[in-house]
Amino acid sequence: PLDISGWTVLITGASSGFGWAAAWRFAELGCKLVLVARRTDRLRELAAEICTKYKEARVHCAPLDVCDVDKIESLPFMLPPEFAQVDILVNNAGLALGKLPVQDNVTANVLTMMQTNVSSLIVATATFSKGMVARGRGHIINIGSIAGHEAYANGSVYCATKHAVTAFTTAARHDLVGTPVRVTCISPGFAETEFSLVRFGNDTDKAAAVYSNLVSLSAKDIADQIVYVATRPAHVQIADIICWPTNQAGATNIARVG
Ligand code: NDP
Ligand code: 8X3
Repeated sequence: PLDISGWTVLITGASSGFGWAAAWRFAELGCKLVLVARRTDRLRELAAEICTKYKEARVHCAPLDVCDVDKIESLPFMLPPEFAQVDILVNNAGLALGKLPVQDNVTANVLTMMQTNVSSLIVATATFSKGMVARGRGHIINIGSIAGHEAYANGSVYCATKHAVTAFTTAARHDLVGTPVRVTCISPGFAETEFSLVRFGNDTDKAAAVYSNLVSLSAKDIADQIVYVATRPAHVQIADIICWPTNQAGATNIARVG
């Protein structure tokens, strides 16, 4: 495997779910971490826990709203010098808001999903890929979804954003083909995180129903995949990992037991 110890990894959406779990795995590998999300308290808690477990860990919290794309563009200039040269960008921050038929889409939610899942990822990629190309090493890891490979009823906007992530990731790989920079998409099915709580406005019953009678993927499962793609030998570029829970074979094809 590729030794990425000492590499700087920037993870958006590190305050929960996949991002939180991935931060632990990269810390374990001796990477420097830049943690991005809106909830400052969560980022600081994660940074403190990591630094308690790994005494040599180097962690920087950069609390911001990724929809504020000006802040993303200026991040390389705002980060402390030891964290400013990002080698691995994990574009993970994302969300779904609601599950409604197209005629009921709420414009404010549409814009939030498009900005969070798509625009911010595109801007972050432009912002950090330049340095990766110049330094001759780097990896852009975009968290897509099975919703980026199939579209399902009442998920029009979320599916559109994740299809955009799939397409953008492929196009970025074409653009960077002559460089050592790798571009990867990770496309999970149902994973139990705060995702459904956010989607259903903190309705715990609705969120729990998504994962009921199903052994869903966990954040750790996805962190494994993120670290797996990042540590392949430099000549190996994983394009996409599409991964379902064993009892899910499609967005709406789920075998629930019990
Ligand atoms: P969580 O809700 O647990 O985590 C989402 C993360 O995104 C949080 O850290 C949140 O931080 C951050 N985030 C959301 N909006 C913003 C924003 N405007 N600015 C900065 N950070 C933001 O969900 P997951 O871990 O499951 O989701 C991570 C990614 O995985 C998303 O892109 C999601 O679409 C995708 N995904 C999830 C699946 C699932 O079933 N769970 C399956 C397939 C893909 P904060 O609120 O502190 O800002
Ligand atoms: C999250 C999984 O099936 O709700 O991306 O789209 S799903």
